[in-house]
Amino acid sequence: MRTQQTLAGVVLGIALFSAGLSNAFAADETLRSLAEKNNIYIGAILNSQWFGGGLPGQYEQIHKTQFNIVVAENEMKFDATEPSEGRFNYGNGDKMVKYAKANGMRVRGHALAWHSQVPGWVDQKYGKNKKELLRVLKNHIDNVVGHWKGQVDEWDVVNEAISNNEPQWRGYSVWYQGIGPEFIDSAFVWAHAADPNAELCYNDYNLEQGISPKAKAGFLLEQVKRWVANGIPIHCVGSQTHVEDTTTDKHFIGSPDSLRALAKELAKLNIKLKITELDIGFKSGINVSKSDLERQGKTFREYLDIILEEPNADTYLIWGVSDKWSWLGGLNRQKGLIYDDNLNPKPAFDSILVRLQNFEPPQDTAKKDTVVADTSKKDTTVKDTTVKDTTTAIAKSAGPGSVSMYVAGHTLFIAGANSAKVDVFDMQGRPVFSAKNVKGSIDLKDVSEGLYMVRVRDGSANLTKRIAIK
Ligand code: 9MR
Repeated sequence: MRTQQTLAGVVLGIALFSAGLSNAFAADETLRSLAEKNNIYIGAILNSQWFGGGLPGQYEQIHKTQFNIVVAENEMKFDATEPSEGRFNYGNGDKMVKYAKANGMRVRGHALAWHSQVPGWVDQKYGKNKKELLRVLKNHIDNVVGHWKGQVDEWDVVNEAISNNEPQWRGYSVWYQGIGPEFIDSAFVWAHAADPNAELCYNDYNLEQGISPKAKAGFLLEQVKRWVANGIPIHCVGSQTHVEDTTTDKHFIGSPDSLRALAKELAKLNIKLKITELDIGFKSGINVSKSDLERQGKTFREYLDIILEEPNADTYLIWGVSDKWSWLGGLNRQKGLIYDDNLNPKPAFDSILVRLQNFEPPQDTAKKDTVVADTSKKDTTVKDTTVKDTTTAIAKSAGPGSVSMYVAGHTLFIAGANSAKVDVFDMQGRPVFSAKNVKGSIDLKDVSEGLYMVRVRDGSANLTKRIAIK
């Protein structure tokens, strides 16, 4: 009896232990942990309801567990941050920045110069007055970007400035009408002056509809070339990617291939592509079947592939968490997100998760070694996950018996390399240090204290790791 009891206890113990293990494993394998392993950002907006505390706790739990980049649905727009002239309102934005810091997330700011959600006073007081509008826009950017300097990592400086049909500048915009297209160049220059370390994007929709000169992305490409040639500080293009399931809209002409073509053209200009507002809706009113949802998952995966595979693509951001809180109804679409009304993951979630689990980066590319989130201020649970993931990522990129590295103080020690090339990047991806023919160790004394990504290449070995210089 005694033996039996003991045996039963052991069996129960093993069962509980295994259950605990598998739960722990399942909890660790989030979109976020897998994205970090693949050196990309995955995110979702914080819906406006979150700011008023009107969402269930489960929403935030999902958000901070599954995502490592965040953007406010409405709370950093012009009408929210400067509702009346010169009176700035940062409360909600600060709340999000605090949340992001507490959870080790990257922050996107959206959006500085846009035709929509501009408070009435701008047009009423200064409409068509070029000099005044330039002053107003500059003052807005100086204040807002200045307020979140060093805290908002990237900004949509200009949003939706191109018209939908014959590509040309959008006419109905207080900025365009009063200032002309040079409001765009100026906005980038002012944003850069206000925070020289922020990544600055042009953001728009329908960019997945081809790059011919007749398409929006084709027109944009010409502008990006000009901006780059003129030294305008632009670093990225945000593709909103609000798309519709092709079986419910036969006329929808967007495709992941077209967006990939844009990414490749931008790479030639040294500009990043980010997916910033993804949703893949079905027409409102139709019954959405299980196979529809599976097809939707496949499309989510095809857009993810661009971010995983194109070296200048680093961000996959979804415009919402749950179908229950989504702007899509206003566009006559439904069910475009990856969690259902009850916050249960949909097939699209699984499709993204599995793709992130199975993605094998090509060995010869220096892909994404520069874009891992700064997770240094996460809570302990999340930090544990990160440590585990980083280790796995290193083991994977190092390969058996290959190169390994660690940092002590200012010295980077490298084992298993004969003549390594070492590159150190800051957390915005800018190179800060480079050396060739390194063997054994190298002193990084010229690199100031902080977090960096370091890449070590030796023959076919290609190893990247986040390091802290102290
Ligand atoms: O999701 C946002 C919705 O709550 C607002 O009512 C709407 C007002 O313009 O803006 C929505 O967000 C938009 C984003 O800021 C820019 N790209 C299109 C998004 C969906 O309309």
